Amino acid sequence: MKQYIELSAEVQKAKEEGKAIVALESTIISHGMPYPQNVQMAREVEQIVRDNGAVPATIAIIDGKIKIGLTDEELELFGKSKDVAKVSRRDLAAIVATKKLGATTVATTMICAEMADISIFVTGGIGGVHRGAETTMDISADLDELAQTNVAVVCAGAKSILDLALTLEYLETKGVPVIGYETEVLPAFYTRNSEFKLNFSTDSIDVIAETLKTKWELNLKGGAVIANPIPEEHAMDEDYINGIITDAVKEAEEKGISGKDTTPFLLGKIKELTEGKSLVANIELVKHNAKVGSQLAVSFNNKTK
Ligand code: PSU
Ligand code: MN
Repeated sequence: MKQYIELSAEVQKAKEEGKAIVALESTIISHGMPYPQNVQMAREVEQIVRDNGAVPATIAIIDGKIKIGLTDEELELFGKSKDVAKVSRRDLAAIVATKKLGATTVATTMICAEMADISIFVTGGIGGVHRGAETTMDISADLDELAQTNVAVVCAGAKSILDLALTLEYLETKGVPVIGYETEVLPAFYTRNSEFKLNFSTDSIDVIAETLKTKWELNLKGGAVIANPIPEEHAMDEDYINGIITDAVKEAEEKGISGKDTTPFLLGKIKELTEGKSLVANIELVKHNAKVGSQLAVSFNNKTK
């Protein structure tokens, strides 16, 4: 397996020094946000990770290699290029074998992080069960990855482009812990609240780190969702954003958008309908996740090294 994996100099050094490392995904850069905001977000997030005592490892596929940690030029490439595949579990081998440029989704970033022995991963939001999945069967591969791969994902919950009730049901069936950090309910990405109460919440990063350590020492395979609400000052008005999401979902249906194109289409549409306000919220919540996720990575690293 090692022949396919390439650590950046910064990540290699962090490994040698036993420092905490935080995995970051690249689909959020290539397919989740427009240029140049995407590259600026990626750089700022990496800096936040460093400022909080950990080392960032943005993951992507380049020229037949799984890169764990990107250079600044590579971040720019993934933000700018129109020729980047969105790589989920099913696509990974083909994109590596054919030496294409690939941006990793939450699912694939988890796979690659585990290969590189990185346990904590920060992103914006996870994929989930889409609205209407009872007929389309559109359920993100992120959920099955969370069931089988030992990486914790720090995110701001899931967007209500998804069916949050079904997403939580699915995670429960698959045995994936959803841990609320400073929240009793599942946050809904652009907003702090939803009607869904979580069954484990804590205000302590140390307790989350201890829980992850215990889970994996018990050989309970699979990841965990660490649900970290968007900061109050950046949260969007619930009725406003939910109205927009409903319109965006309707347009996706009318246009017959399906499969891997659905999530990028909806994100772009929501940005357009909010005149960019959703993008600002999205960037702020990722930055907050980077701070919390780095603190978690440091705490977890101190317990396990
Ligand atoms: N949610 C976001 N931004 C994103 C994604 C989700 O707010 O960029 C990306 C992540 O990479 C996630 C993927 O893994 O979309 C889910 O895609 P799908 O629904 O096709 O599984
Ligand atoms: Mn899907």
